[in-house]
Amino acid sequence: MSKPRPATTPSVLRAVANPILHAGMWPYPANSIFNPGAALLADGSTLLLCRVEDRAGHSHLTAARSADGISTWKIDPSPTLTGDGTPEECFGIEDPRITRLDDGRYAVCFTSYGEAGPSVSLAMTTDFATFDRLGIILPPNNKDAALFPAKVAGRYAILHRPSCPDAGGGIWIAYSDDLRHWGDHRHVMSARPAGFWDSAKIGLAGPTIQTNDGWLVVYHGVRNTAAGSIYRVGAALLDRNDPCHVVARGREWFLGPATPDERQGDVADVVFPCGATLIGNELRLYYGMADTSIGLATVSLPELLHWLRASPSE
Ligand code: BMA
Repeated sequence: MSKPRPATTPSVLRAVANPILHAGMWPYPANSIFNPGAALLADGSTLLLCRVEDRAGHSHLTAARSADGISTWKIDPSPTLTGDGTPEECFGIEDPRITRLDDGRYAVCFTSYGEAGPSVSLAMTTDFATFDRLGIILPPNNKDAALFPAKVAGRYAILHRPSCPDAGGGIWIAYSDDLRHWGDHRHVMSARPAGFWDSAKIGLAGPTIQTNDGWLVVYHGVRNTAAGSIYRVGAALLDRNDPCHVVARGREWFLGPATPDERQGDVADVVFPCGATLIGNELRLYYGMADTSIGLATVSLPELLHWLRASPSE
């Protein structure tokens, strides 16, 4: 009889081509390209909705498409989605997270950044050319949101990260019948106590992924150090029937800044995924590198789940 595999922290494999997208490849002037949402399209190609920061310091979103999800990107010649001109988006829009719903529509949650702070907005699309903008669905201070890919007990569900000055940033869940009005708010998970890699704040990386073990949540965690913040990536599993319950949470991070492009840039020591695609058992994480360019790292989904199954719920 073969021995059960030990549940070690899953290993990641970075693309040799990293950074796979950067400002030097952009068809128009840009300061930095980072924190992309990701979607697998019907023809098997990959679409990244990239955060593009201009030299004013404001961001918009631009689509890049690739047949293999690694190379030969076709980038929209001009911004795909921009701030709508309202005071709530006067500093731009950031950090899209794309969920493919089972009716075929893509739900894009993004941060609207205005004078009153960051809030969560939602836009629906089928082609990433035209968007039905539903506006702000969760007011400031709130960000790091993504819809679940399937309804939970008959309702749409969203994970998001309201900020509380006294309690730091934790992940919450809310439900809706119509995508516009959200309620039944529950707290899901908090930043860990001081001393952990995810002690300063946490936030969703990409949308939850439905697995036989429950809803897989890949999240970023921040640690504040004397030299600044370090953004790393870990994972947790939520109960499949009642996702406000955490059934497992990895004690360690599995992706952290290590290469020169991740350690140096506009903001040092940041890996920040906003989306992933699942190709067979390979989870492809697309992430911002030091708020400057985009990298790709893959992790085995069975390995990730094996590790989480052996992790306590805390
Ligand atoms: C977070 C977000 C991200 C950014 C990260 C590191 O709070 O603003 O967009 O990548 O900080 O600067």
